[in-house]
Amino acid sequence: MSKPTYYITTPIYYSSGKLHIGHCYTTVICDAIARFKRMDGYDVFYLTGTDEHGQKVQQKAEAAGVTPKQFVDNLHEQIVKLWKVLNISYDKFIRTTDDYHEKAVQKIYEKLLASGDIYKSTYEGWYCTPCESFWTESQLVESKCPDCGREVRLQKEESYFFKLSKYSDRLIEFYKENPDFISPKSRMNEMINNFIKPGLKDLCISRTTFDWGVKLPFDPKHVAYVWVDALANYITALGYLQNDHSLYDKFWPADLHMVGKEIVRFHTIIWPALLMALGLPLPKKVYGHGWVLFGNDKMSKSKGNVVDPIVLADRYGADVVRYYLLREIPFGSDGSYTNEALLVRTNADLVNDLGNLVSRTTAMITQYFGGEIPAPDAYTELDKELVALCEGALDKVRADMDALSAPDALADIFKIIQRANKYIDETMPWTLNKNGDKARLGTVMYVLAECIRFSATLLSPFVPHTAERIFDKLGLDKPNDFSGLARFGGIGKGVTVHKGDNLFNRIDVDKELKELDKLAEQTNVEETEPQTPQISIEDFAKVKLVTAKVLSCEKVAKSDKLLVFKLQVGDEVRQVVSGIAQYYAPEYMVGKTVVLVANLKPAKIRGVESNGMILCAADGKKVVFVTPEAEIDSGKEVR
Ligand code: ME8
Repeated sequence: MSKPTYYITTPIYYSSGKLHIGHCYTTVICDAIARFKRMDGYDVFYLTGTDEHGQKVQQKAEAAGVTPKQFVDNLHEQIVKLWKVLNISYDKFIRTTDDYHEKAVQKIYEKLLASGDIYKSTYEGWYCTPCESFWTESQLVESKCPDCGREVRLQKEESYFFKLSKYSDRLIEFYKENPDFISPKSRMNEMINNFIKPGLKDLCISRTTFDWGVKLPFDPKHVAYVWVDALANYITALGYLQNDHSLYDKFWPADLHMVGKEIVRFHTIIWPALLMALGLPLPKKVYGHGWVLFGNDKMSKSKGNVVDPIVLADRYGADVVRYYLLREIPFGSDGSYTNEALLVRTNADLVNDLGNLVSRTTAMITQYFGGEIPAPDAYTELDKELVALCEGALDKVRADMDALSAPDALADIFKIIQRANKYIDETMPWTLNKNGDKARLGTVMYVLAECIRFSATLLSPFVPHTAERIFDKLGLDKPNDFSGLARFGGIGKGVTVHKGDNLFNRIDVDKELKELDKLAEQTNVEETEPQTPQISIEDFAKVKLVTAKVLSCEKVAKSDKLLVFKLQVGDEVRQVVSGIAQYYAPEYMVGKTVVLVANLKPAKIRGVESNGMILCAADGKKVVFVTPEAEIDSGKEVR
């Protein structure tokens, strides 16, 4: 019989900056779920990737002086490296710049056009470039982006629109029929009350003011809106609208889209509506997890409070990072990250509970039985308590994972570990040894080894490398599934343990906290978003800005870009060269009032003397000169 399938996705990560530990949260949770499901008998497809188009990427690439492709290639490489360090077992990594994806997105737009779901109009409204989101005036909070609190820009451009408004009723109906579609439940109410009930507006799904995106096949001066491009990854990665769509046939609809809470609305409103328009089945569940906070703030580069997961994984091992994220952040809600909590949790659970159990048990088996795990004698009532705990664990952990609660799953697994540690104190093997009670001592050792085998098997999805090391110490092969958990007593004859190194070394919390603070200072200096340096009012006063009237304007010989101006500046006439020939005809400029940087050092441009600079605004596609709002004489100061 073929296995049941399970398709799980992370969001695709923006390739606009290095990832911090908050980003790792989504991927690590999905990895634990994917690994658990694989071991639990599912045919799993785990997808992750990078979101590489859009205005934000284009702007950052320009700021870095590289092409957008070079920019995203570099970040893609870093992200893949990070997932490798954290042992992320994805089945596919999609990049939205992958050729197959771009072609499939074009086909999706063609389909939407053919079905009458998109039309051309003009978009006028607010745009948050960091979030790549459109907002109406009333949605803004204190004139800022309601999601990230950053500046928004007024945008007006010709765009294609998706008839999102048409899908309001169908969406609400779908939510009602599928009450588990949006989880946790509170997020469903948020979607209905904050977004659908106030009325869904048609969605602008193409942009023309920059070009780093998928070109629309029927109107190539438009590029696909980055969110439509990005959401489509969940089906293009499976071969949708491609020759080989066997993965799509096998895995779609997704069982779980795991996303951070701020992007739930894209996944539960826009994405289902797009799928409805395409006539495709809808995903089974979108889970909006909370944020990893730093203090009270969402961890983010622009706030300069990022914790670098590579630094943590290098110092303590990937499993320490994985364990902390899975165990400590309450699932579904926000949780604060602190270095102290990470270190204290590691010492308590991984060093004390798990590490000690494994090292004590392997040391005793080595000391008392020359390393070979002894066969058990008859079980006492006490032993039977541990047998029952182990045999009941998989059902409990499975129920926790069905509820997507890794913290509960880990707490249940650690019940075995903690119980086994207590069992050592209760049975006092050293006394049994002293008294020569080999039969009882053997049974105690066997029970302990079995408890470790059960725990390590169940821990495999969460801390895979540690589980592997434990099996190595036990002298057993790491299992690929949970079949060995059906029955206590799976360890056969002739198995030899190897104590080896400690699983985890105790961390000196005070010392490490200081080290981590030092490292964070370095990381956050490097990683803050490029910002324009602040200047004092005295610095600004050094720049002399004045109004100037254009007396004449001509093209500079043999140049497509340059215009030479004669400007009236009070009583003076100035010659200034400006690179705006592609945007303005010389005759248009005559008589206009411009703003001049008047105290710029003179320069020769293409052999023509230039005494100042005309102020212009640019957006990457066009350049416009700056002019006073009302008539004013030339030579007047601009402040
Ligand atoms: O949103 N705590 O990408 P992204 C918890 N490209 N999770 C966090 C977090 C934090 N401090 N910071 C980020 C995008 N995340 C889009 C997705 S999908 C079609 C397109 C999570 O790189 C965030 O919530 O900004 C999201 O789930 C993931 O990291 C990627 O965020």
